[in-house]
Parts: sequence; structure tokens; C-alpha cells
Amino acid sequence: MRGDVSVLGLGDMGRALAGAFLDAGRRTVVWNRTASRVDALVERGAERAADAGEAVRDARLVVVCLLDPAAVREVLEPLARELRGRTVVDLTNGSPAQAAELAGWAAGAGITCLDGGIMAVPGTIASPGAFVLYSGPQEAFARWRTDLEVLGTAHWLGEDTGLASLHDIALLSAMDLMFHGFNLAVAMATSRPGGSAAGVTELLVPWLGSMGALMPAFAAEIDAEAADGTPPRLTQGLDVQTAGMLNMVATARDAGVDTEWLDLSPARLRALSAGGHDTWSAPLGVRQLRAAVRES
Ligand code: FVH
Repeated sequence: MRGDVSVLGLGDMGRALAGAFLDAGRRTVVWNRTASRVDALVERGAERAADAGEAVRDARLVVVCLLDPAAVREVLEPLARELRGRTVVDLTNGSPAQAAELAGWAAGAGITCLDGGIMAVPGTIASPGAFVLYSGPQEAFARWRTDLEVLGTAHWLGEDTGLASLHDIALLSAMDLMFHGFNLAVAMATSRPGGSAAGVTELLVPWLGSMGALMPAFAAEIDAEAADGTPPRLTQGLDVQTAGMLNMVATARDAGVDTEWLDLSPARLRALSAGGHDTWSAPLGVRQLRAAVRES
């Protein structure tokens, strides 16, 4: 074996991954489509591969982190022969369906494939808060776990290849809405003298922390209802919730802030009332999201 690990793709994230393997003392072989991006890692001790085939030919473990799943297929498919019998860990962001497509191709070619979702940015790879989600064969995860832990805490979610990307994208979706909420809070708070982005953020961070701490209780109620129909106990009247949401919309409008997203909240609560509900609960909120998809 030429190296402990081969990293294909040295964009911002791929360089961080390869750098973490080097820092952990792994012999690291690197390849990137644009060869000049390899130089800095070679100076740090990585071994340069002339092409992707050379990078994987003698690899114990192949880690791929490219722009998108199309790029992954484009790079890996011509290497089926070289990859036979090896394990590929794909850390490229993609959908569960794309992960399944890659795993199907890999299985047909005799390649073991783990799919991964990186819950970190390049600057936090290998730092205490970084974690990476994996799915695919448990035996392969167990075999490579020590190497994968170099990048961040490694969580294996199950044999279903799509589980890592499903959870990755679920977490990213929640993050996206959270940052949208941050923008809304800052736009409202800075709409008059006396408000500043730093000032509202100082309040927002602990507020979101204390609200986030409620989620495990909501999650328990959602799971209990799904398991055996246990009715939720953490409820609030839809009338109180709707009044609060309408206050948000009116305050944003008065502050000259776009209400397009906030308008959705009272509309959704009214739809629940129209459907015969008089209290909000976390299980009901999730069921409403699922029903909207079924009805569209
Ligand atoms: N950066 C981040 O914060 C996020 C954190 C969570 C995970 N994402 C995902 O990681 C994948 C790579 O992201 P990245 O930040 O490294 O992206 P870039 O810096 O733009 O590098 C892209 C690399 O992909 C190579 N590439 C693109 N197309 C092809 C192709 N057709 N054939 C071969 N290689 C290709 C590109 O090569 P080059 O342009 O340097 O030649 C870069 O190596 C991504 O899925 C994120 O969603 C990162």
C-alpha cells in the first residue's frame, strides 16, 4: 500500500480533510483535477498522485470530496477496476437518492462504499465540535472508524446508504432556517436607533440555546405518538400562537422588514384551526409538514 489514505478532491474541504490526515500522522496520497491545488499539501508531507487512478491504485482507504455527485461519478466510474475490493468514503454533499445510486454502482463493481455528511466547515475539521455522519456497511465503518475519527466524531447511522445524507440535509435545512431567523431578528432590531446587530445577537444566542433545549422533549413526544399514539402533553392553544405570530408580522411590517417568511406562520396555524385542531403540539407540526407534501 502506498498510503494510509487517498484524498480525491482538494477544494476547501478536501484540503482540510487531507491536512487532518497528515496532522494525525497518516501517509496521505492526494489528487485534484487542478494540479496546482496539490502543492501546499505536498509541502506538508502529502504524496502527489499523477492522476486519480494512481491515487486509488494502492490506497487502503479512498476519501472523496468533490463539488457534487456528478463530479464523483465522473471521477470514480473510469476507476472501477482500480477500486475493486477497496473502500470508498464519499463525503461530497448529495441527496439520499444520489448516495444510493453511487452505492449501487459501487456494489456492482465490487467496491465497498460508505456515504458521509460533514457537519463542519473546513476551519473546524478535526476540532472538538466537528462531526461526520456515515451510512452504509457497518463492517466497513467499524474497520475504518479510527481513521475516520481523525476528521471529527464519527457517527454511523445505519446500513441504508441514504441515511447519512438524509440527516446531513435535515440538519442543514434547520441551520438554513435558523440563519434566516437571525437575519430577520437583526433586520427588525436595527430598524430604529438603539438597536444593533451585536446587541440583538447577544440576546439571541442564549435565547436560541434555551429554546433548543426543548427539542429533546418535543422529539420524545413525536416518537411516542408515532410508536403507539401517545397524545402529546406539551401543547399550546392555537389561538395564543396565532395572536403571537400576527404580532410578529405586524411588528416586522412596521419596522419595514419583509414579512414573506413570517406570513407563513399564521397561515399554517389557521390551516390547523380550519382542520379542527385547537392546540399546537410538536407531533401536529410535523404531521402538517408531511400532509402538505402528500396533498401537493
Ligand atoms: N466548504 C464547506 O464549508 C462545506 C462543508 C460541508 C461539506 N461541504 C461539501 O464538500 C464538498 C466540497 O466542498 P468544497 O468546499 O471543497 O468545494 P470547492 O472548494 O468548490 O472544491 C470543489 C472540488 O471539486 C472538484 N471538482 C469539481 N468538479 C469536478 C469534476 N468534474 N471533476 C473533478 N473534480 C471536480 C474541484 O476541483 P478543481 O476545480 O480544483 O479542479 C475541487 O477539488 C461539496 O459537496 C460541499 O457541498 C463543504
